[in-house]
Amino acid sequence: MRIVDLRSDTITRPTPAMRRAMAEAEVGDDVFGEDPTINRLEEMAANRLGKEAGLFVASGTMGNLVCLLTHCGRGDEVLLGDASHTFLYEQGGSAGLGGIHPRPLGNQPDGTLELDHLEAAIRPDNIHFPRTRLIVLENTHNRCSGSPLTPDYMKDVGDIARRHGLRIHVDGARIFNAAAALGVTASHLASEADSVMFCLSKGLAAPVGSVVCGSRDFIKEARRTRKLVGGGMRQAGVIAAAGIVALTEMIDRLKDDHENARRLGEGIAETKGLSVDLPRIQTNMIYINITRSDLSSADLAHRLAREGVLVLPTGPRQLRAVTHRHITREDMDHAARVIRQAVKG
Ligand code: TLP
Repeated sequence: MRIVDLRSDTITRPTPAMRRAMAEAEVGDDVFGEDPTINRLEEMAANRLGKEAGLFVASGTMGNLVCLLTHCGRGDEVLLGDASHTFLYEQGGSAGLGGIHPRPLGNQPDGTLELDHLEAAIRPDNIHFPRTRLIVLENTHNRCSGSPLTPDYMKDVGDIARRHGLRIHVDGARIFNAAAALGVTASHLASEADSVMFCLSKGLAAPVGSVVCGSRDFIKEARRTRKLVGGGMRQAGVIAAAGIVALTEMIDRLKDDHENARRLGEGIAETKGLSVDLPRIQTNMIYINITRSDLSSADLAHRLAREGVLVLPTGPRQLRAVTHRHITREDMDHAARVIRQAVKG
């Protein structure tokens, strides 16, 4: 049976070039700073993001955690979206492990935080309040249709942060998707951020890893924090090598994933029983809402899986489909046909 796996771009397998680079990677002990392949990846990543230094971490979750623990002490407050990955899907790690106080603000459908709300949420100096330290933004915004945050919006948030002496962390798990969708560089998108995390293991197809980028001083501290959470790796150049291929060879093709996502959206937009917000499909995510009252997302996902089309239920009446390098235009037409049929049946 033809399988079209749209559950996530995390399912991407390494390319042949990645496997070759991994086999041939020069390695050393990274805790001593002696792995040349990791050092090269960190330097390349920092250059791409317009920052002074980079730090290779095991995952996006670890990268976000390390950044929050580095920016904030116990009892400090973080302003972040109520639909952000850091708030919803990282086990509340910064609170659990770091005593950091999360203050969730309503995300707008395009992934932004309303600027007036953001500024109003910043605490004045008062013995009763936690100290607001950090703003966390997500770009692209996973739960908000994979929307990219624009440089103009980033600049507005940067102005607020500067006025109040706050720092900004960007969960840029898919920042290269955002850059491709907006036709700007990732460094432009990250210019207001004090720290930015991006993932090598999603649309860029590396098997493992994310990179945190920031100032030399911030990364020095973040390296200590990474060790604290058990993330100091040794001859991890064997996985960083794939990350180098991801950065050099896999960014330019992300626009194909975006075209495919749009194609699937268009293919099912008119389907009775479903609703898809077409203008919101700007990157590689399609959120499908079920409007038929007798069909749940679990039921529909199950029907689709029987036909080889795999999607992720993200709510009782919502499914997510994500495009990536294993998905072709023809897969999109096939998946659209299967989805239309399953909703009817
Ligand atoms: N997202 C995954 C799963 O958590 C569902 C996905 O399939 O989308 N930030 C953002 C915006 C993310 O989407 C993710 C992963 C992470 C951080 C965490 O990255 P990992 O999985 O590497 O810890």
